[in-house]
Amino acid sequence: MNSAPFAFSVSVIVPAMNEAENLPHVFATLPSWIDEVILVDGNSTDDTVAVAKALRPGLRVVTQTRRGKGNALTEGFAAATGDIIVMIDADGSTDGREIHAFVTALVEGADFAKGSRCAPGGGSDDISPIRSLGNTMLTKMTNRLYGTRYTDLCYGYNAFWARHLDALDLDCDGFEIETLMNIRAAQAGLVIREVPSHERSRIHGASNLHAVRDGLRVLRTILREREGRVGGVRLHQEHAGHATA
Ligand SMILES: Nc1nc2c(ncn2[C@@H]2O[C@H](COP(=O)(O)OP(=O)(O)O)[C@@H](O)[C@H]2O)c(=O)[nH]1
Ligand SMILES: [Mg+2]
Repeated sequence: MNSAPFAFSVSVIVPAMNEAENLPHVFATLPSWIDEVILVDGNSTDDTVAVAKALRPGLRVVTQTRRGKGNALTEGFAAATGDIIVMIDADGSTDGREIHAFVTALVEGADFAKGSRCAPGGGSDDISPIRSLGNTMLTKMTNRLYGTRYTDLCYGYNAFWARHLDALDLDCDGFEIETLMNIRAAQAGLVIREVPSHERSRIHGASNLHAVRDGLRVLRTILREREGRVGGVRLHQEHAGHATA
């Protein structure tokens, strides 16, 4: 019997570089009704791929062709077959049980469901003070330049209809991928809804992100994308937890 709560197929994309110890925790949170899980391996030197396959026999594995989280996600998205694409991390910081809220936002009318640790009901156990400060400044800058009302720019938990992949037109390699998605979604006039999300601490290992190096990549992306901006930006944004009756 099919107990899926939604009439649409859902693909979950998981970029992973040396996350063998964390994958058991991550996969344990994935709802049973997910149609497809794609692990995008970043040339891991540990047992990431073997552990992932053992945990999920139907798992699809994509080996990324370049380096970086952005390249991994872009290639994972291209391989997805679901109506809806969800991106989560492999380090235990994003909780698969929240996927229901992201998909609900899409089914209720959003084109792009954007996770936010700063929306009412969200939070983070993982973000450092320096990253929090940088993220706040970069979020404000993006809102000012693009007319958006985002509360959290650099967060890796998002979902969208696969039919919008062309509009997002992703072409970056690094951690600036989330920023690029958020800007291009707004520029394409997609209906964007923020979904409050609680980011937990990475369970094992250390972050691959370097606040200054990757913060500068995000900054360059924000400034560069403005040159390609055409016409006005249409943004419909509301918080999933605050739907009006
Ligand atoms: N495939 C792949 N995954 C990556 C790469 N860099 C980071 N990731 C994954 O992206 C997710 C977020 O990375 P993480 O290092 O935790 O960065 P942070 O969450 O921003 O501190 C994790 O699942 C990582 O394993 C990469 O170059 N390739
Ligand atoms: Mg992390």
